[in-house]
Parts: sequence; structure tokens; C-alpha cells
Amino acid sequence: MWEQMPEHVKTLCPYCGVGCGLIADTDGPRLLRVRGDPDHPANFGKLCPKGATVAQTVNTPTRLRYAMQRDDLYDDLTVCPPHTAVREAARRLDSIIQQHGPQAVAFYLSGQLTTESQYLANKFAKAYLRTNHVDSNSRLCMASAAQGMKLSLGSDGPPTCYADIELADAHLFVGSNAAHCHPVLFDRVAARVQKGKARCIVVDPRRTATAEIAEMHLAVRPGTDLILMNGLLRLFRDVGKIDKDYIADHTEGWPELNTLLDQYPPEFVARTCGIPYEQLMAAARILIESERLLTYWTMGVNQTVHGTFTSNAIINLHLATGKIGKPGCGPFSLTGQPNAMGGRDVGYMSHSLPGYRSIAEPEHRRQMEQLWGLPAGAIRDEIGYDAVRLFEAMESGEIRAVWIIGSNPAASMPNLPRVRRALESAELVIVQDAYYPTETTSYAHIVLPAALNLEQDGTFCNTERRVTLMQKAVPPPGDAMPDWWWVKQVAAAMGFTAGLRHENAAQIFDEFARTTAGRPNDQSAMHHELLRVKGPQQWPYPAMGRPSERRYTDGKFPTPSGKARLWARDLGPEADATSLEFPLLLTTGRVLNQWHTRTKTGNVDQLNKMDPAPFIQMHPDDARELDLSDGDAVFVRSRRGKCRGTVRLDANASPGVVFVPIHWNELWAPASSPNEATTDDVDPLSKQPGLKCCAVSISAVSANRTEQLPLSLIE
Ligand SMILES: Nc1nc2c(c(=O)[nH]1)N[C@H]1C(S)=C(S)[C@@H](COP(=O)(O)OP(=O)(O)OC[C@H]3O[C@@H](n4cnc5c(=O)[nH]c(N)nc54)[C@H](O)[C@@H]3O)O[C@H]1N2
Ligand SMILES: Nc1nc2c(c(=O)[nH]1)N[C@H]1C(S)=C(S)[C@@H](COP(=O)(O)OP(=O)(O)OC[C@H]3O[C@@H](n4cnc5c(=O)[nH]c(N)nc54)[C@H](O)[C@@H]3O)O[C@H]1N2
Ligand code: SF4
Ligand SMILES: [Mo]
Repeated sequence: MWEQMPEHVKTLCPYCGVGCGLIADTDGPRLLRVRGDPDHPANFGKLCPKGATVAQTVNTPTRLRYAMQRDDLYDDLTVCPPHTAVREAARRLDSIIQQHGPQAVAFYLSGQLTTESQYLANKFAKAYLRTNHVDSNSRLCMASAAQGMKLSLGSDGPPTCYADIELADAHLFVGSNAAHCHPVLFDRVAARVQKGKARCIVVDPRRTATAEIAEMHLAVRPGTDLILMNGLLRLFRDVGKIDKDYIADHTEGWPELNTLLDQYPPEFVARTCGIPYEQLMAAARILIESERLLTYWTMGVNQTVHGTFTSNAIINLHLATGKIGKPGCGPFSLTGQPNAMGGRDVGYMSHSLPGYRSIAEPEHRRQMEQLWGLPAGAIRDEIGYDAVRLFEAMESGEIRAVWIIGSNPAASMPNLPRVRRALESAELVIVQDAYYPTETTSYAHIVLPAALNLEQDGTFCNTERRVTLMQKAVPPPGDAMPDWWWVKQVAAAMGFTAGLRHENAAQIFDEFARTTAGRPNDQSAMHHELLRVKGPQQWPYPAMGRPSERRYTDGKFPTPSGKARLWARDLGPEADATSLEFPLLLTTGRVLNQWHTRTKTGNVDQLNKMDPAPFIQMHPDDARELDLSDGDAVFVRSRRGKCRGTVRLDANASPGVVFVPIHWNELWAPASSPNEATTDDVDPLSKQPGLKCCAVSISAVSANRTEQLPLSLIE
């Protein structure tokens, strides 16, 4: 018997952090199509091609419908009833904990899960199992921006809102290809620029679709954005366009920063960033002339080994010019995944706890112990492992079990040769996913089928801190269940029931919301019923006080002094420097019509027609030097590994920089994942790996004939 469900259900797009509202049209049990929700303040009915085709990703032959298990990786996975999978997961986790302690167990979570699932998994691990090795794919994505905002402003979470887009008269994009990655948001910017109401500058080594609409494109050398941001602020200062009152009243650290800026004269900046001097000066003029500036930044900044420093430098520009906390102004970190904001709210990183609390702070641990009804000292005081260290510790045998929920690390982590060794050496790998197979299920001992966001109630929080209730539109297929449900079942089978008795997502949300009371991300007055009746709401949404769409409007910051911090950030050494052997830089990223490892978009014909195949984007000058032509098969080699691909000549690339999209990995294009080559060197402050920049060499496959021969013939 089918559950009776309404036929037009309000939910959300499962893809990017713009967080567009969807209406799912069903005939009861089946999803017929999705439309943009005209009432949702993120999109007012608009959708990009990915959002518009979500219905085709829900009921595919590749959906994971049943649990599976095997004793070891030499066996085949066999289908089993849910209770068997739960019992096996519990038994094997228990046995590892008995022998090696709880810290031999790790969780790897995702910004694509509901806040409720993120919260419960994090609580189970940190409060009951007592392991802080809980990290997430946000470490590869938002860690540097989050850390940058925390250090500069006292709190993670962007201060701006979408309504600022129409109020700004200048838009600066640093390392963001928003035209492809945040399309509905970018359309609002493009509309303003095209009407001549706002100016736009794009900083990206490649001439992207975002750069196409901009008045100015600065093709920076990868990894030099910090120098550029310091250089720009220096030019503001030199023409007296800083806000001395704002600096004095609301910030600390100006004298040190002021001194540092002396080291960033425009000649040096232009030369080091690889941009013409006149362009730098013209860009500075546009920004200096603007009254209301929004600076968007994403992976071109975050995924570098100094992403936190660059985030600080971006925020410096806004603080020193007083362009923050005012309409149409502010540093605007764009969130990648649909609910990475929710994940950060619940503290699903190895250093954090719910309500923007830190494991490292004794008072924060004490507060969470109280909220969770735990004895004092129950939460471990040592910070858990970040994603890169987590897989390193798996390789060395320190971490023996990992439960991966909603991510595909065997494709998306840097330095895949190491990640594969790590997964192979783990005693227990539990993979909870909505699709099968994935690159990561190859390493799974237990596979648990997850419901998609359209198949459950729950919340996502988008880039502008807006929480939307998603209502269940259709039932999940087979034995698939919401992610939190699997966590609760395994916990119960291990004997942890107190504290994990939640019957539904609404109850989990209520408990989570209480943990935010009085915190910078206060949403303690929110609950599912309120979101159902009043629609999506932004935090802060406190029980006491007023909600607000913009933060820091009073110039007060959640730091001990109440002031924001200006940081004097100087560039350290390059992580993976070019050399004679590896003379080119590899950068990686996205295309408009594919999503990450393609478990969803790979099923959609319309999308695959528009972005059909992987490629290696290369400037014609580089190709000429290497005697390569369009369509040639090549190897990309780095100090860690190599991948193969097909050259696409493109004058929009920067000379010396090749770009490979991240979407085609082992399942779709064997031996072609750029992550075979990328570096797992991390930003020391955020532990985010420098996925955007590594030194490589390129050579024609035909010039490497020996590599195609069996080893026995070569020797
Ligand atoms: N279509 C689509 N949209 C998505 C996603 C997707 O998979 N597909 N994923 C979502 C997620 S999780 C994320 S995190 C976002 C990512 O959104 P973006 O960060 O906009 O996307 P990327 O393509 O990873 O990188 C953006 C740009 O950074 C540039 N870049 C590389 N190195 C540097 C550098 O050193 N400096 C500068 N200034 N730029 C550099 C690249 O050339 C690229 O154009 O997209 C979200 N939206
Ligand atoms: N070289 C390079 N590598 C990168 C990046 C880059 O720019 N360059 N970007 C990094 C960034 S920013 C990100 S965010 C990561 C993304 O990397 P991943 O997180 O690995 O990417 P996805 O393919 O989105 O993986 C999500 C997995 O969860 C499954 N899934 C979807 N919905 C659900 C659900 O509701 N529940 C469960 N349990 N599973 C679900 C999907 O089928 C898929 O297998 O990649 C990172 N890796
Ligand atoms: S812009 Fe992002 S949230 Fe909106 S429809 Fe496209 S992928 Fe979905
Ligand atoms: Mo991301």
C-alpha cells in the first residue's frame, strides 16, 4: 500500500548552495517532475539545468535500494535485509572498539545530508562512541572560508544576503565560476551588470563563463590571490579610500596590516600575479569608485594551501573600507553544497561542536555535555583528524573503521593513490549512499541505502543562512531510509538508546535548534512547523531578540573585544612548486551541467548532452611547445600519480595552467581522475587541501608506449 501524499510538495534542489526552492509534482507514489518554487526567496521560481532535471535522478536503475555486505573485499557484496546490515555494522564496530578503543573509528560526513542527519551522526560519534574523528567533505570545500571568517569576524557564516545583490554597485568574484556553479544567484548579478547598474570584476586563471560577462577579467597565476587582495587594499589606502572611523571603532590590527601593505606596491603585485599593471590599476579604480561592493569567493581561494590567509585578506578589504554590515556590501563566501552551512551549524568537522562551538574550548565542551545530558568530561578534549589526516591514519592502521555517509572520497579526495591504500587497509568500511556503484563502494564491507532529500522531511541551510523545510514528496525506494534513521538503528544495536530516541526529523531539529541558543548562529526559535507555515527563514533567528537578514549591522562582532580583526597576512612558500620536471600547473573544477562524481547528473541525458565528456583544457601556446594538438590523448603526471585525458585547446586557458574537470572519475573514465595527481598538502590553519594547484608535466600517450605494455615486457 502506498502512503497517501500530497501531489505538490515544497522541497529543495539537492545540488548547490544557492538553495533553490522546488515544487515536486507527484501522482502520490511517483515523482513526475519538479518546478522552481515561485515563492522561495532564493530563486523566485527560477532553476538552472541541473535543478530543472532533478526528477530524472530519483528513480534510476543506479539507485541503491537494498543493504549489502561482505566479509572482506575479495568477496562480492550480497544483498541483505536492513536488520542484518544494522546488526553486522554494530557487531563489527563494537569489536573494533573493544580491541582498539573508540578512536579507531571515524566518520566522514557530507554537506549534502540534512541538518538532522548531520546532527545525529555527529552526536552519536562525539557524545556516545566518544571519537572526535568526525570530518566531512566540507574540509575539501569550505574549511578555509569558515576559518577565515571565524578569525576575522569572530564567527563562521557569511554576513551578507541575496537581497544585497540588487543593492551592490560592484561585484568582485575571486576564484569563483558562479555562472556555472551558482547559476541562479549569478543570473541576478549578470542582470544588474547587463543593465549597466553594477560593475563586475572576475579573478580567475581561466576566462570562464563568469568572466565573460565581467567588465574586467584578471587572469591571475594560480595561488596568488592573497598578493592581489593585499595589493588592492594598498591601492585603496594610497588614495585615502579607507574608512578610518570604521577601522578605529570596529577593528583591531590596522597598524600591522598597514605596515604589511607597504610591501605590496602595484608593480610587484602585477608581476607576481601575472597580470598587466594597467589592468590591476583599472580594476582597483573600479573598486575604489564603487560605493557598495560585494566580494564573492569560493574554491579558487579555499582550495589553496593559504586559503585561510586569502579569506582574511578579502575580509580585510571590506573591514578597512567599512563595506560590511551595510546594504549591498560585504564579503560573500559562496557555499558549495546545499547544506554545508547546516553541517557547520551542527559542528560536523573534527574540531567543532554544535552551535559554532569548538572542541578545543573547555567551556564549549562543558556546555554541550550539559545540553546532551552527559557526565563532565564525556566529550574528548583532543581535536579529531581532518579529512586528509583521517585517511592517512587509516593507511597507517590507527583508524580501523570508517562510516562514510553521502560522499565519494575514492573519487573526490586529493592524492587518490594514498586514499585507495587507506580504504584497502581499513578493517571496516561502511558506505551509506543513495546510488550504487560508486568509486567508494568498491571498498565497502557494508553498504546502507539512503533516502534522497525529496524522500524525507528535513532541513537544508543555504549560502545566505536561510533554513528551508523540505517535505517528503515521494517514498524512498526499496529499503532506503533517511540517513539519521540508519545512524539511530546502528546506535541502538550497539546499546546506545538514551539520547538517540528521536522518532522523526522534527524532533532532531528541535534538539539541534536548542543547542544554538545564545550562539552566533542562533536559530533557537525555529522549528519544522514554523518553517512549514512561515516558509524559509534566515538565522540569526533567536528566541530572544529579532531575526535579521544581514549580520554585523551594528559593527559589533562576536570576538572577546567586540571588534573584528584585521590580519596582516603575508604569502608563504608555494606548496607544490613547478620545476623542470613538472613545469605546468594543474587546476581542477566544475562544469555547468555535471555535479561532482556524477552519481546523479550522470543519469540525465539533457545534462550529458551539454557536458558529455572529460577534457584537459590547455592554452594553444603550451600545446605548441609540447607538440600536442586538439584531441590528443595525454598523461598528466605529478609528484604523486598520473591521470590520462584528451587535450582541448582553448585560448581561454592561461598559458602554463591546465584545467581538468572533477566529474569523470574511475567509474566513468578509468585512470582519468585529476585526483590521481592532486596534492594533499593542506592549509595549516584550516587543514583544507590545495586541490586547485599542483605542479604537473604533460606528455602524449603515444610518447609513453612503454606505459601501455605489460610490466613483464618492459623488464
Ligand atoms: N555545476 C556545478 N555546480 C556546482 C558544483 C558542481 O559539482 N557542479 N559543486 C558545488 C560545490 S560543492 C562547490 S564547492 C562549488 C564550487 O564553485 P566554484 O569554486 O566556483 O567552482 P570551481 O570550478 O571548483 O572553481 C572555480 C574557479 O576557480 C578557478 N581557480 C583555480 N585556481 C585558482 C586560483 O588560484 N585563483 C583564482 N582566483 N581562481 C582559481 C578555476 O579556474 C575555476 O574557474 O560549486 C557548487 N556548484
Ligand atoms: N581535484 C578536486 N577535487 C575536489 C574538488 C575540486 O574542486 N577539485 N572539490 C571538492 C569539493 S568542494 C567537494 S564538495 C567534494 C565533493 O565530493 P563528494 O562528496 O565525494 O561528491 P559527490 O559526488 O557529491 O558525493 C556525494 C555522494 O553522496 C551520495 N548521496 C547523494 N545524496 C545523498 C543522501 O541524501 N544521502 C546519502 N547517504 N548519500 C547521498 C551520492 O550518490 C555520492 O556518492 O569534492 C572535492 N574534491
Ligand atoms: S542554482 Fe543551484 S540550487 Fe539552484 S537550481 Fe541550480 S543547482 Fe539547484
Ligand atoms: Mo564543495
